[in-house]
Amino acid sequence: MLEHSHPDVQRSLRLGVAGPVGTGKSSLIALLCRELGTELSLGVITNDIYTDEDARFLRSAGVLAPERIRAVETGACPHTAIRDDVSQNLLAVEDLEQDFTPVDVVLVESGGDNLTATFSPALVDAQFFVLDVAGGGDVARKGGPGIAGADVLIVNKTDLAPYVGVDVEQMVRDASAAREGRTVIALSRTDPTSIARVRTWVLDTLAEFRSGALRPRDPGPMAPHAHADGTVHTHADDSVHPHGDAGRGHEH
Ligand SMILES: Nc1nc2c(ncn2[C@@H]2O[C@H](COP(=O)(O)OP(=O)(O)OP(=O)(O)O)[C@@H](O)[C@H]2O)c(=O)[nH]1
Ligand SMILES: [Mg+2]
Repeated sequence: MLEHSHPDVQRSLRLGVAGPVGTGKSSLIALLCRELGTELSLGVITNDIYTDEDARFLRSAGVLAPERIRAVETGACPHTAIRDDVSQNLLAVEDLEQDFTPVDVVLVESGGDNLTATFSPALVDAQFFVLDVAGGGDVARKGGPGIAGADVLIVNKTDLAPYVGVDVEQMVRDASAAREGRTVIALSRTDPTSIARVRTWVLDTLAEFRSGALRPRDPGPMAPHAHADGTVHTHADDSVHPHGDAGRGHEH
């Protein structure tokens, strides 16, 4: 099993939760804390650009001891801190592991971004990408590194499908096609069966991690994009380095 930088501290399974703004990343984390918090020792790291809004939401949800929920304020393009320079997040994860050892799982929420943000395998062992039906059924067909390559794709808020005219089964089929069959879970907080699937996925992944069989996959480079200040990032910025310091040259 992978080690914590401190030899006496257990290294947790680190799970990333990424996806566009408002799709339900914090809600998924709250749900997992509620479902697993009694049987597992959990920690949560949130990433916001300028605030600790998500951490405050999760603390107020009362699903986990407030001191196990910590905010990283990225102060920059949110994907930078989860992909390019993950040191702030890694330190936050290791501090949690040390303070509450043994920690079984740390959930890391990315700042809400568009479709391009994925976690570096240097930070997380596996990752969720969260879409919601309210964003439109066609989003799943758009692909991109998160949709195509995350370990599990969540199609969230299926209870809203009738109101927004989305065919959930079609959206799941489109997403599965974009992912070459990797796991897609249609989820709603009002649907216990779907919640049980997500719970089982985490427990299975934890078992795989503990057996030493889990190998972090990199969903791939950030999609090329430009910023208002004229900075342009190309695929070449995100060539993956064996030690995980992908994106050297991706400067903000
Ligand atoms: N109807 C419905 N609403 C949901 C569900 N899950 C989350 N929501 C709502 O979606 C909104 C956004 O949820 P959040 O969990 O804050 O989304 P987020 O992705 O963390 O948002 P950012 O961190 O701002 O990007 C909230 O109003 C939630 O109550 C669901 O299963 N069904
Ligand atoms: Mg959030």
